[in-house]
Amino acid sequence: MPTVFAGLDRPSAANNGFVFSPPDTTLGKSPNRVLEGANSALRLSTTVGAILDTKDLNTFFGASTTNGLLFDPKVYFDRLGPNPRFYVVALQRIGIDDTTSTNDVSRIWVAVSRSGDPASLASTNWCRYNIDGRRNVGTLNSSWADYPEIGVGSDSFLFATNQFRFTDSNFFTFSVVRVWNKTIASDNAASCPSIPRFRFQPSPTLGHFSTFTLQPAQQYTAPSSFPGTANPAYLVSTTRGTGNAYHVWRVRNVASGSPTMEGLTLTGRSYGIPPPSPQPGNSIFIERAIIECSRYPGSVTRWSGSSRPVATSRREQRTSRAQCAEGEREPEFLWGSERDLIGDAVVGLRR
Ligand SMILES: [Ca+2]
Repeated sequence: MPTVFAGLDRPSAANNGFVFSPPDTTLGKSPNRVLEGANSALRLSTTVGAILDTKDLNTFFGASTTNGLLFDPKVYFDRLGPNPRFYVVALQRIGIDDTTSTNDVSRIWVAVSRSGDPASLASTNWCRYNIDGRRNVGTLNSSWADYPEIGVGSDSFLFATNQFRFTDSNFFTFSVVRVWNKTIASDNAASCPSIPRFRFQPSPTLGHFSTFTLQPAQQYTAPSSFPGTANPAYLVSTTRGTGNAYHVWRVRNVASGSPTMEGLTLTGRSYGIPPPSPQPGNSIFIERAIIECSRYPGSVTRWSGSSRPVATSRREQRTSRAQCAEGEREPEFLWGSERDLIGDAVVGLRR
């Protein structure tokens, strides 16, 4: 029988009094710990569910709320290598959707546990970092980092983001892949190291949706090296929406200090965005509700608590055109509407 225990609920995942939706739950398990992330908190438990620590993301990272509440946490436990560690990534941003650039902030917060079984979420048990998530600063396409995806190779820790314009927060600009030297990052029991970092932008083309939401592989065993390639790490992606192209990316030679990234495209069976999941015990399709809401009426309006129209492009990867076609009717508010930190609407709809 699997071990089952309750995770964070919405009140316990609140961050400085703000309750988020959707939760974006993410989980990692080490030999003796379970680390759950949600919008917008972390909880460390034993593997049978005894709660060891709960902290909101800003407190965990030591991030001032001046630049916003942290969101989109991703948690991963890396078992590959001599120093198994938990990795946490979360985002922060302010200054979007205005014409002022001086208020633009995008930070990417990263934490690495200092053992495989950390005692708590206190800063003594973690090495914490934060880097500038902005790209193309000073141009029309100055952007903030969204939607992190994380993974590892033998000697690399990778996280990829989709970048969106500050001035138009739904306008996708580029995907960016950041690669850190994991061998150095994880050798942190005695002290928190300075970590060699590298950054790649796989496409030079603005708004290139064939390079969108790159997912680093989460390697449990070491991918093979071969002549010219030491310790490769891989990422995969599809073209946003419906298609039959599968993109495979490789980062290699991280330890050399001069890694490279390449990609190729394979053709396979066609795909679309998966349907939403029914919620146990009722007939509410929460993701469908968001989908229908985001797509109604047509393709450019998202319903929100303040009826603020928001273009759908940024969240469209979570949407399905087929589902949206079903949504061409007046939305019915089931349990009201809420807005999360970054202004997205979450609206309950009855089917
Ligand atoms: Ca701004």
